[in-house]
Amino acid sequence: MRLLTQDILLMVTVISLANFFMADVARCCTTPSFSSPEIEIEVEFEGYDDVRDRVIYKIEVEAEVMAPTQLATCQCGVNLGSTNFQAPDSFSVINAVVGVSKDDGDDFDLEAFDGFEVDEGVSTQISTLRGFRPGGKSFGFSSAVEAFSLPPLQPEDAYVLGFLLEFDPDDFDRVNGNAIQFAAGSNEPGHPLNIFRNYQATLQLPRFQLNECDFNSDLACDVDDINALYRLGPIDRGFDRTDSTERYDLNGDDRISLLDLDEWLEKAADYNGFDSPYVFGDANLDGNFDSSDLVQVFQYSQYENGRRGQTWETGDWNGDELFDSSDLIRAFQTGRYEKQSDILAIPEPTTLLPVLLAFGWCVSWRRRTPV
Ligand SMILES: [Ca+2]
Ligand SMILES: [Ca+2]
Ligand SMILES: [Ca+2]
Ligand SMILES: [Ca+2]
Repeated sequence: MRLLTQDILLMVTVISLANFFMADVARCCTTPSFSSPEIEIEVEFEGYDDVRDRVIYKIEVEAEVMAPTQLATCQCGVNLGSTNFQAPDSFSVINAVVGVSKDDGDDFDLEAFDGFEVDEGVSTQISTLRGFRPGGKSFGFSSAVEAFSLPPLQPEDAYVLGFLLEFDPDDFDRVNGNAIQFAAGSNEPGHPLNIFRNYQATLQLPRFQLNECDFNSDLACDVDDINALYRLGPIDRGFDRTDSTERYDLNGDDRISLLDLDEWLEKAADYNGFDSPYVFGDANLDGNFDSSDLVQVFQYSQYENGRRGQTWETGDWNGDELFDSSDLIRAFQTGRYEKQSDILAIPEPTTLLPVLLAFGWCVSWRRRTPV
């Protein structure tokens, strides 16, 4: 397999990418090996700026740092997007860092590289480099770095080049999966700004999750999140979670089940400012189980028709994809129906169902009657 040559990643006084997959990181840092077909980017969700409505991610690439022997201007940058898939207007790279990623998790930035600032000249320079992908949005940085000595690395430690990026959470799908390029170099002869090669070509972002109940990362905890939970499978019977469905396992028992729905109803109600958990039957999630919920579910006309694919909002409150008597029984057993009659307060299927069926019939009849 072709090895990368020295024209590859040289950050400032030079950072070159080490092989991300090599088990012996120290050796990679002293003797870079690029035998892997693709070097991955490490990405973490950092937080959310609710004033500016921006989610912030940190990107790190393992690198080899070569300390300058005299004052040098370090340069680096990011290019996101292409002519076919442009980066959204909200996308911005707001900071660049060089640091040490420690195996014990106690990472730190190299002080010598403090002070990276946005440098429009570097942004422009990136767009002229060999290998630049047209249509991308480039962000360049530079920093004056004095001569310094690199701290020794422990066997599992690694130097990293990092960037902080931000975008409007609504633009997630225009940033995630988009083409990305990195560049680094310096103003010293022999270490010019270069675009990294042999590199993961697209940016893969983990879903941000600002609250546990926000399964679908749309900054709301609402019925769409319950529906996302239901779509995973038969939660009424329960099934094992996977790495990709871990976020749905709210009670942490490694299963996806109705227990997680219970947790969601509690967490979502709290998130939305209610004093008590949502209850079964509260189809519109307004905090009450009342006639408006029954009107809503019967208007979907899915009661006892055997048609699967029902959701919380159409009356499936026990996660079996059907809206039937078992859902109504479960809802009324909570004792939270707003205007419960004596009959409804003690829900027996034989007494409860005729009432509800009549209710459903009335709704259906009203819907069908010409106005
Ligand atoms: Ca949500
Ligand atoms: Ca669980
Ligand atoms: Ca309701
Ligand atoms: Ca059901």
